[in-house]
Amino acid sequence: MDLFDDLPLHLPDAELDLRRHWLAPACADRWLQQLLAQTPWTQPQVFLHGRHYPVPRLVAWYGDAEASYRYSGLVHQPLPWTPLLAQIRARVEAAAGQPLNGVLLNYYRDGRDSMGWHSDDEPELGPDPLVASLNLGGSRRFDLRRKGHSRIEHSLQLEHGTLLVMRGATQHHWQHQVAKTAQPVAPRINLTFRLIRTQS
Ligand SMILES: O=C(O)CCC(=O)C(=O)O
Ligand SMILES: [Mn+2]
Repeated sequence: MDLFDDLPLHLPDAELDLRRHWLAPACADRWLQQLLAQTPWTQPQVFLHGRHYPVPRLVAWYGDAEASYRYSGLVHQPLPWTPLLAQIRARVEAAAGQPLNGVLLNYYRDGRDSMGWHSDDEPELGPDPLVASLNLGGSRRFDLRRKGHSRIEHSLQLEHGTLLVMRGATQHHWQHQVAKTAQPVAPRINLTFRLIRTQS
């Protein structure tokens, strides 16, 4: 297995588009500082095996008014777009080639913050979800495994200014995680833009 392969990515049954240095470093620095300062972070609780646990990261959900979203077992109403997030959305939409009406901000304060194995396959994301993930701050490892298997097949290093777009059948066949690490890592913000489909 070849960890940290460079482009192009050829994972079967997945469509991954990794764009390193997608953002100029000065712009990435500015957006990171502004988002750290402006965002009203929350730490939702998940209910597992009869107990509540705080998720191991901070989050915020922004979007169009109709883009309510379920994560960690809760329905979240979106905060309205800030001028900065509207600007970032426009850039990411242009890169993804489709409209995106919501964004989940994840704030990994240090290596103890993480996100467990999952697919972004909630029904409101439609049959072939497109998730466009912009990475700011500390670099973290993003692992991929096939659904139903425990072996990590591929890992990507998501660095400051990198955009990762997942589309097509990726979420049907693959899960991803950002594991905890004992190595010192700088604070990181990941923005995952999505299109929430609403009945109407
Ligand atoms: O932080 C990351 O790179 C992953 C975030 C993620 O998978 C998600 O928000 O669904
Ligand atoms: Mn995800």
